[in-house]
Amino acid sequence: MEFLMSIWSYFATNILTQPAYFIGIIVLIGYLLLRKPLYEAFAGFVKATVGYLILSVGSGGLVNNFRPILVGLKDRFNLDAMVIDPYFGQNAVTAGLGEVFGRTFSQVMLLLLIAFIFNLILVRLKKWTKMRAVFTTGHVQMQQASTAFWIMLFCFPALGDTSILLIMGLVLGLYWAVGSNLTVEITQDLTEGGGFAVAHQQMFGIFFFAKLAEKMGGKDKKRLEDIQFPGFLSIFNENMVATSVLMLIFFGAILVILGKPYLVEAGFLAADKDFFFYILTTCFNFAVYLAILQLGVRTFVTELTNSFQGISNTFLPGAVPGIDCAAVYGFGSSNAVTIGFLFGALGQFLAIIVLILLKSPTLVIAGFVPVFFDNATIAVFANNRGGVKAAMLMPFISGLCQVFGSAIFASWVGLAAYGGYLGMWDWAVVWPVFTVLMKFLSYAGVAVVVIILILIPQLQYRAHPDTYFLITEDYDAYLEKINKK
Ligand code: ASC
Repeated sequence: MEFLMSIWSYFATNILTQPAYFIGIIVLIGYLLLRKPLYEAFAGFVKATVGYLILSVGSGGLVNNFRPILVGLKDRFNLDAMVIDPYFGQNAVTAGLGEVFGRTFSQVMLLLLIAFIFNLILVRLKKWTKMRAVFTTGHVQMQQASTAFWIMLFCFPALGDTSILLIMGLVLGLYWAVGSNLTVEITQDLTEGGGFAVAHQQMFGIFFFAKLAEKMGGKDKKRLEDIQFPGFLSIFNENMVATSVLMLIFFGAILVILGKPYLVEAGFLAADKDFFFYILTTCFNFAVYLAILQLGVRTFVTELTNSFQGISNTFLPGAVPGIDCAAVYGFGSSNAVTIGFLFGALGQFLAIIVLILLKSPTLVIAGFVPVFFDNATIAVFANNRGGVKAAMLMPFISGLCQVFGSAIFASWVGLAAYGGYLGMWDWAVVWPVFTVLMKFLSYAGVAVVVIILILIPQLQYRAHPDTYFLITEDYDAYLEKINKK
């Protein structure tokens, strides 16, 4: 048993929770199952892993680049509060788990495994479950497993380890399977049959906002990529320029307010460096990291979708991999990413001001990951379904939800006291609803949540039974069929 546990913990630490290697290995297995020559399978493994590592450089760079601003606002204006960000959220769970519930973090890994296996089984049984996507985004799964574990203990503090892991594994595994399945149609449409779904922290969010955007716009509405900006504004047609200029205005202003003396004192800027060029470089670096991120995405997505066919042909026929939300940034309008971020930030900042004015006991500090990755993703889909206005409005609403939802929820469950909460859309809106049901209705609440989750793909299937599986099995045939209608 000891021996098995150590193998499992080695696998979990080095592969399962390291998406680069996890995806690399999926690609390797996929190519082998497709009976590609060994050297091709190896090349695929390398490309997928390196591509993912490139993506991590991009997203890590974005997060780090944002740090002086976050830390600065906290230090200078004494805004000491809870940061809504998955990494802060995970730290908060780690910090409080022993103190509040007397449990250890290693159980979170077991929860992850149980939920993941459950996701696989649900997809294997897709004839009945109608679930078509496997959640493969490991670092996100770890963050969610941590928060989910906390939520479960909050609802059932007296429950023993095994029962809590099984119940939560069921709910979390269902959430992964149902959530990523919800994004199948809109992602296939956006990527023109890219062969993947989104497996991240705003899956219900993008589905909800995509549907809302459709109501607003319809397919003939102007999209961001159709806009030819007049005269000098046409520089915004170029994503790199648009990002740089917007960041310069937005963050440049905050950096000026923070001031050189503070930035030097806090160690972000060397005393002999020029302030103006520091600001310029910091703001331009957002465009740099975004470009890196997109290169990484293009590299690994191609490999993953080609090779996943091998896996799905063999074990999970007709299934698609659910992957990181950043994978969609290479599709649709690249300006949607910046627009989503900007309007999401406006929504979040407005909500934070309201919290301050209302003298809320929990003050929220915006973290980069929810502001950027949630809202950019929502904007990419909203633009694709409903056009320019939707691409602005939806992220703005999402920003409000993220802050208000997280503030209320994290205070209630006691995570705010540990300085962080996951904060992404589904965890600020959908999981609080689940939690209310489970906390007040107890086991009946768990049953209600499970039934709701099981019903969602059934309803999706009912709406389009003739094309429901075709869209992942054969996209061209799917297109032909809907064009005929
Ligand atoms: C998250 C998280 C990240 C980012 C990344 C986006 O939720 O933890 O590091 O989003 O996955 O590409």
